Amino acid sequence: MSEIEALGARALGDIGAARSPEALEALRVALLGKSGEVTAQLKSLGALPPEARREAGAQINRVRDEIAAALAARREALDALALEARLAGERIDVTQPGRDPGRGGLHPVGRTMERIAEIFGRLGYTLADGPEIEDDWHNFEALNFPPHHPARAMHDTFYMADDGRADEGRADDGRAVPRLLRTHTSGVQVRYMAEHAPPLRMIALGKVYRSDSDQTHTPMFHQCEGLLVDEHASFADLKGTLAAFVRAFFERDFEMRFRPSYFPFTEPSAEVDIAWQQPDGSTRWLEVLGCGMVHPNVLRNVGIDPERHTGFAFGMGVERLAMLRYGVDDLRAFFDNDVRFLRQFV
Ligand code: 2U9
Repeated sequence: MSEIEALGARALGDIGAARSPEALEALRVALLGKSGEVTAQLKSLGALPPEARREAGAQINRVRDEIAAALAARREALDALALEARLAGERIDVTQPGRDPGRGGLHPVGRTMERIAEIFGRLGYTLADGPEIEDDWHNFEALNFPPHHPARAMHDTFYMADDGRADEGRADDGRAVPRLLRTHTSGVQVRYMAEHAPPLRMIALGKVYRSDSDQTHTPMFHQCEGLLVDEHASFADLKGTLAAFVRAFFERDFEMRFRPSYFPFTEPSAEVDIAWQQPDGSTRWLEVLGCGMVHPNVLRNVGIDPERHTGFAFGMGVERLAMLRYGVDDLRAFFDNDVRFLRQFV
């Protein structure tokens, strides 16, 4: 076997054994490259006599062509293998069931607010909205709070920075008025009455803030307040309305009790208790809401003549109602946002 035939045989063996495009390329350079072995053979032809040169030249060219063909064939085979491996690696099973991302749900407090709004909606009440950052007039003054009522004190109400710059509002006469986080939603009723003439019935639902924090109080909680103003609205209408609400909300009939109470914005005022059946069979009076006839001063403050119109109003804590309805005994569970707790309401 001539030298070139031996080189050809070895080259074809190496090419067949190449495992990667990189190894194959290295072989191509080593054999057919500028300083490759086959190229060196071609270069050495010049030293041969003409007869021998033709014979050897033809042989080298044949071997070179064989090597080139083998390189091309091996490359094709390696490419096919690589494609097969990729397809196997990227295969997806389109028949597999989809992954469930898990559905969210309403927070129990939000769910309770929707329930309250729905019940009063059926009773003809419009849902109204207002700002959570209020001014002193809408939160206290219009509602007949005397100047030194404890609710107005710094330790009960969150006032905004009082540095005369960012957070102070201006009254119509240019006076600076303090801004605060509303302590009840009553400002919404004040605005509503300023814009709507009686007869009217509306509820306000939303967040309120008090500087108060213990097992049964959080600095933020949710309230629902309702208001009806008409020519002959009476305490009897109020009792009937609240009885209808309690019955619809709890889906049960309760014995109810109206206890005299005091609020600056209502006169007379009452707290409403329901007779709650205990697990041990005994009954306990549970306070569920407050109410009263709108104070004549409040009506006058929004331009309604208390000699012609009367109104009733009521207020309730949403978390408190949610706790009773769902049997939750710690108010803070609503704000921990532990999904194991929240999931129970979805
Ligand atoms: C206007 C006139 C009257 C709203 C009322 C209550 C009684 C009441 C409390 C219940 C539990 C607040 O969330 S709570 O702490 N509310 O007892 N609220 S009457 O009376 C109004 C409101 C606005 C213009």
